[in-house]
Formats: sequence, structure tokens, C-alpha cells
Amino acid sequence: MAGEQGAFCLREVLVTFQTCVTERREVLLGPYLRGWRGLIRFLNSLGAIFSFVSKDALAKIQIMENYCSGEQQEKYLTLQSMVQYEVANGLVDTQKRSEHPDSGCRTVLRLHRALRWLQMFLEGLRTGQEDSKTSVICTDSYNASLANYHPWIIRKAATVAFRALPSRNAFLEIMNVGTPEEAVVMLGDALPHICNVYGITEELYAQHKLLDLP
Ligand code: 1PZ
Repeated sequence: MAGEQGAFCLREVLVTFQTCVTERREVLLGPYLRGWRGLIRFLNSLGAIFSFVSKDALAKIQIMENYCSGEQQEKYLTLQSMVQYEVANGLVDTQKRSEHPDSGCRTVLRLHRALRWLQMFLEGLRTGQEDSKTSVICTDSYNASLANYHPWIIRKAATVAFRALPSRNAFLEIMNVGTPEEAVVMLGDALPHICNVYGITEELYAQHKLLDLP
């Protein structure tokens, strides 16, 4: 199980992202957040150098879990119902963070942007040469995605931390899905599901003009 310590397997985490899309192309928040929790567990296994990243991500996951178990929990069943509810009830700050600094919409947007980085990073690992550097793949995918939303100081800290990443083969092994070759196959199977979740979310947010929430 992905949830047990010491028996971490990235395949199970990535599969969670498959299970969060319904037949009507809605994104279920429960499995979405469980997928995120799994990713953070994986991140933590890479060392304390990434704790500034996992802290921020965990805080956001926690905010969302609170909505999902709170008074309005039925509104937070899917991303679609959340957007509908928060937008219709004026619960989203659109100009600057003020009355609703931690809306579900702005919080998920941060995770959503990070999902784009993850997708590019894992795709880079999957298609990379055996001797390519994980840190370079990571930096390139970060610069092409998340970095655009981060101030200089965070970009700097992230880029320094990336240097601590192990070689491509070692990284593929940490995923715990078998040999590096097997990990590459697993990524090929799993990545389309991450892309799908990303695409549905991006479309939903674009429709409601939520892609620049402060
Ligand atoms: C395998 C190596 C993993 C490297 C992780 C790459 C991501 C680097 C991101 C560093 C940002 C962390 C510091 C916090 C930044 C926050 O300011 C922003 C915006 O939130 P706001 O300030 O507006 O509330 N937070 C984010 O952008 C969310 C970042 C989540 C990163 C999750 C990474 C998941 C890693 C999974 C690894 C398999």
C-alpha cells in the first residue's frame, strides 16, 4: 500500500489520479487529495532538503481536506461542484487576497500548477537518456512551468534543492516499481491519467476565468 511506510510505490499514487475522474469527466476531490498526499510522501522520502516544498503543499492539501470534511462537504465532492459553489456565492477573491484568502479555487490552482510541473518532470524522466541528470530535467520542467508563478527567492531555493536529486536510474528505483525499465513503462501508462486530470482542471478554470487567482 502506498499508505504504509517503507512500502512506498509510486504506481499506486499515480493510479489514484486515474480514479479521480468520473464518467462525466468530473474530478473527485477525495482521490485527488489522496493522490497529492501520496506524492508528498514520496517527496519526503527524497530528504529534508525538500521540506519547504512539502510543508507548503501539505498546508494546501489540509485546507482542502478541511473543506471536504466540513459543513459544506457536499459542495466539495468534485472540482466542478466546488467551483460552482464558491463562484456563485462570492467566496473567491479575484483581485487580491482579502476576504477569502484560502478559497478552494485558489488553493487547488496552486496544486494544479504543480501538477503541470510533475507531468513535465516525469515525462522528462521517462523519455530521458540513461545518463541524463535528474536535476537538469527537474530544473527545465520547473522553469517551463511553476517557476513562472514563484518569486525569485523561491526559484532560487528550488533550484538549489534540485541539485540534491539522485541520478536518473537511482530516481527511477526510488519509485519502487521495479527496475528502471519497468519504472519507465509504468510512467508511460500512468502519465496520460495525470495529463487528463490536468486538462480537465485547466479547461474548468479557463471557463470560469480562474487561472490567475491571487
Ligand atoms: C522531485 C523533486 C521535487 C521538487 C519539487 C518541485 C516543486 C518546487 C516548488 C517549490 C515551491 C515551494 C514553496 C512554496 C511556494 C508557494 O509560494 C507557492 C504558491 O502558493 P501561495 O504562496 O500562493 O499560497 N506554492 C506552490 O506553488 C505549490 C507548490 C507545490 C509543490 C508540490 C511538489 C510535489 C512534488 C511531488 C514529487 C514527486
